[in-house]
Amino acid sequence: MRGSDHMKKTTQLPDLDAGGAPHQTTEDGYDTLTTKNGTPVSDSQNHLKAGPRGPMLMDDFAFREKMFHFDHERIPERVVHARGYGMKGYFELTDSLSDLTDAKILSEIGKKTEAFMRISTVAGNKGSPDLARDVRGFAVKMYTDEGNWDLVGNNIPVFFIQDAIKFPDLIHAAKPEPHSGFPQAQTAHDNFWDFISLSPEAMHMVMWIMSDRAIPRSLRFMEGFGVHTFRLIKDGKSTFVKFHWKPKYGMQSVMWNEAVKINGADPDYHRRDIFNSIDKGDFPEWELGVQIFDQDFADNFEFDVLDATKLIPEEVVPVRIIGRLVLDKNVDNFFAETEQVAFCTSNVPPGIGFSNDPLLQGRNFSYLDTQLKRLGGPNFQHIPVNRPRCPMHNFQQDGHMAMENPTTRANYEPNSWGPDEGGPRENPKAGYKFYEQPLEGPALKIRPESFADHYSQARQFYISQTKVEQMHMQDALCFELSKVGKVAIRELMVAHLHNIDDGLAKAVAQGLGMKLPKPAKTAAETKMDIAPSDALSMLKNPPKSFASRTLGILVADESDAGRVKGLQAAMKKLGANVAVIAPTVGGVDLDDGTHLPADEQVGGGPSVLYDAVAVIVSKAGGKTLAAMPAAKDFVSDAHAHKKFVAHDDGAMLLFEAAGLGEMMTTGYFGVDALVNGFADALPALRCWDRG
Ligand code: HDE
Repeated sequence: MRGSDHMKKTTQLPDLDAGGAPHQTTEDGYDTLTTKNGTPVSDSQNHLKAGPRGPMLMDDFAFREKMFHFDHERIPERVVHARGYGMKGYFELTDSLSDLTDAKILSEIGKKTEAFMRISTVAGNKGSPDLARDVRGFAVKMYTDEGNWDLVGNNIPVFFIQDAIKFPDLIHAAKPEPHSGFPQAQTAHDNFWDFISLSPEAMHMVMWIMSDRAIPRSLRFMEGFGVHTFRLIKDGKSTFVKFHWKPKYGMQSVMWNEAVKINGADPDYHRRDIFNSIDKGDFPEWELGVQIFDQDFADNFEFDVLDATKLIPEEVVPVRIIGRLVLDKNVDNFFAETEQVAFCTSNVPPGIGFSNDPLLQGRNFSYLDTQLKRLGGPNFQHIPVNRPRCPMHNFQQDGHMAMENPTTRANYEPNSWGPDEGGPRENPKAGYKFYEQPLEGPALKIRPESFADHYSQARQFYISQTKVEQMHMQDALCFELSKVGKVAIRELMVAHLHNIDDGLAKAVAQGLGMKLPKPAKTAAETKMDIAPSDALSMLKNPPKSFASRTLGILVADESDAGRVKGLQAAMKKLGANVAVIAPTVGGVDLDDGTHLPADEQVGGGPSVLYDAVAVIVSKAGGKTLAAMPAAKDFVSDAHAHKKFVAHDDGAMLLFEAAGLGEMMTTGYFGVDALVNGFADALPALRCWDRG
């Protein structure tokens, strides 16, 4: 390892297909199967035996290697956020923050930076259903020219706890109960609500997870938040910042009754949706927004900006849009990328820094630590999905699965070798510089006084919601607390709600069949006159179009071809999708003799999977469907879930069989308005005023 021929600073993983003569292909043109050692395999259907019915011979190295590898296929799943889905794309800056930060990714307008995103649920295991009521992880890795920037956020802007030391307790309480091992991917159990009822700091977050934000219709239709206050640093000067992701297609959630059914009909609903939309070129996209504020604002704001159970309303500090994230590629391999991606909150480029938020401080330790266990060693940055795209040079070496070791003569510093053999050196000019925060004070295990108000922003969230959204929250609380066996836990929870809003507490007490308890003791006075913030409500900020949503059209043989095609054309104009649902997956013959293939048979394509529905059938078709329970569920669910419904006359037989005849008042579009009137109504997504 001496001499000037070692100019390269790192060794590289060889290209797996490079070098060596290619193996012969099989007679029918396939690559030859080999062991990992490269030895061609002649038979992978039978192991080597002593005689046709004899015992196994250990000589069969190909068998042993195949089984050995299989036995070690699993790595530990993430302790939280185990179920996730990854996508690739880029971040593009549209407005420069070069006056506030040294970070190049936030300075050069038009610059595109490669990005990887993983969205996840928190509580469930890797195989749990997508539509669990839960927070969604919203983790973005941006491979900047100055090292990876991991913005590891959630779809909710606040968190349950104020100090990282509580995280293991929170997660233990939320996960399946240790004695029984269930429930899976559910907070509706005693241990969770026991912990929450004894942690008043969680009340603001409780409002969010009991809202429809916790059951998104699509991962593409939800906001993301960096949650903590971070710093932007420019020439040693710091400004505070909170990061927001705004979805291009607006926000949309499902109803709880839909979530329950979707989990059965398609437990992979969210990942299928995002995979399919990228696959067909309808790329998920978010705008990156920032709330920027200075120390003076922080000192005067009515809550502590270091407290992750609080947010800054957009009405107080507006969100400035500075860029966009476009996901235009699915992963090539789920395990290699989505499973092995390792996010670390401590991954920040020069110009972005941390605040003293006690949750963020703890996270900066935890994420690096967890990767060691999950990925089996300290070289997880060598895995392609984690590898910085900019050059990296350092003296770290060896360890499990080292792919890139220093190849210079010196593997230490200081050293007296020249640039070719002496390896890298610190760079005081370009290197990361921490904000020089003045620090003093006694070492204390203490929660600051300024973190003590646990109810005011919970109230703000609740009173900012529409009546419909408030009702959904009441229902969610009744559902969750009804699954709690210990009555004292229910009572304490309702006592907390009593501090947030009288009406909420009364509705939940009534729903649980209990007396309204006195309000729980508070550590600080609740600001009962806190102003609502409209930005917190999804229904007050509806999407502007039906684009990227899906219309489910239920058909049968002899359906009117003109109407079906009219609807298909109208959806195309709206940028929406169509799914055809038929009595069998073989499809139907329309009245003009053309054959219409089906996407789903009616039992496999319940209306909960679609954003609006149409039933286009002849009288005979209506009669056929009226005899099918799944078809009756299709329309009665669409009705109960307040979806817009287009239909022709033949469909009336089905509606009547489902008991809907008299109830078809709002949101139904008969033959006259079947295409245009219907298409105009769809952007509203649901007719909430249907009784
Ligand atoms: Fe995490 N969190 N977290 N978290 N978190 C993990 O890291 C942790 C918190 C978030 O798709 C773990 O690689 C602590 C807040 C996301 O791979 C672990 C605390 C927010 C993901 C961990 C928090 C998050 C994780 C598990 C309290 C939103 C998935 C596996 C101080 C701002 C990332 C892993 C992915 C994952 C620790 C709280 C978001 C154990 C100690 C607040 C999106 O390290």
